[in-house]
Amino acid sequence: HPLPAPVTEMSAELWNSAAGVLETNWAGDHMVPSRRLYPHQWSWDAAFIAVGLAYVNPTRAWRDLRSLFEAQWPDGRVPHIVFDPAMSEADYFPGPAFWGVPAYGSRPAHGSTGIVQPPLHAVAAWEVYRRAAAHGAAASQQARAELEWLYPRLVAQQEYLTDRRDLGGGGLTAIVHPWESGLDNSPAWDDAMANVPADLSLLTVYRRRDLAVSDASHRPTDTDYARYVGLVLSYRAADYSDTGLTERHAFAVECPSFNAILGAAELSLAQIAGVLGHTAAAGGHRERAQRITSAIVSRLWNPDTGMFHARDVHTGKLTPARCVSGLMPLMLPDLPAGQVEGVLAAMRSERFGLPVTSYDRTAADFDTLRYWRGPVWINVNWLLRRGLLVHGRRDEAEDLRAAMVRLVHRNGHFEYFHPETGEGLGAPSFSWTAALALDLLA
Ligand code: 9WN
Repeated sequence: HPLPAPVTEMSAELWNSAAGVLETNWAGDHMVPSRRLYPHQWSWDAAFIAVGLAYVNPTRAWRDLRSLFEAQWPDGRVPHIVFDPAMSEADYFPGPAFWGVPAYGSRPAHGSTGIVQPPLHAVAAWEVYRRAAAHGAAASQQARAELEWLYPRLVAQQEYLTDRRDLGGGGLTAIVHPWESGLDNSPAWDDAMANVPADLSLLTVYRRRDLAVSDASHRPTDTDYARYVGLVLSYRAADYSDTGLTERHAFAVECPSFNAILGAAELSLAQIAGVLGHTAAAGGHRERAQRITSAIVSRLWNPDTGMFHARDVHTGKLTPARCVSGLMPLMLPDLPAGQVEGVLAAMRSERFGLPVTSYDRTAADFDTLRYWRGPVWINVNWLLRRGLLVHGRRDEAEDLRAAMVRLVHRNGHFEYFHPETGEGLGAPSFSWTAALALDLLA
């Protein structure tokens, strides 16, 4: 499937290298984010990846989403990692034995984690469906059948998050582990994490695998990892039950990015319900999207910074950190004009730049290397571009698109990028960077 016109040398090169990454990272029935660092299937990665596969291999896009949802729990949660039984416990930490999750769904050999990631899959499924007609009649038929299969599962995912995980009681999902945000060591969690015990002796029992395959200065610290491990042990202790969780678990936070994606998912579900003929259900999804948008505005907006901030469920306080997650509600079409203007002003300010950084460039602890504490990530910029388009900012959306394409063309399909030099950081041949490059070129 060649790149649609107009084709320049640069765009053809990028298109081919991106398609090549997705070829290399295909593992038979799912895509890995990267061969060395992340050798299993990740939840929100699968959504970004499907958006790119929609152009070059829609059958694999559907297969990848199916593999993920075949591991869905009976309570509706979609695990953040589905483990590949062909890998060993030593290939990734924390592996399946550490999580100790009983095998659910129709893929009993595949263990999973007990936490979730942002529910972007309805958005992805709708994108793959929209592009199916370009691949012919058989692909359109397949797309409809796949939507039929996915729809009730996507709804169950939303219900789990909006019902079991509304720990703050205000209509938003609370994450109970930083990994659930997908923005692992973001400064957005610093305040809430300060109240999580950091037992460094845990790291003598459990060894970090990430440090064997990547640079320590680019990764979360040992103190972060001690807390990450402690939080898993705490959630695991009651078999990942959400009942009474706030009282017995040290970390519960309402993230603006996670909840913006939750709201965007309801709008894609409305589209999907529409094509499947569930007209009344479509209206319900639109109403839920509006309710989520209102709750984000009333609970997470800070008029002083003109941005959204993560809210700690235990203390009720908003974090002062200005992070990329605080811009993400721009994805929501019903966001009131005042909030749209605020987020746009923050994006245009020297705090974020183009493409936007993961954290405020002017903050004293801005870190050009360390993961979600400064570097540029393509996936969140891709979501922000959608937000610009939703609000009719076509020129700015185009500037952001061009900046992302330039960055990836010059530096490669890396996991993240140095905000000043553009150097590729983290894993090379990273699936979502490649997948989203395809969408940015198409
Ligand atoms: C933990 C796979 C995942 C992404 C996350 C990213 C990173 C894992 C890790 O990699 O997290 O889930 O080991 O650091 O932060 O967004 O889904 O690509």
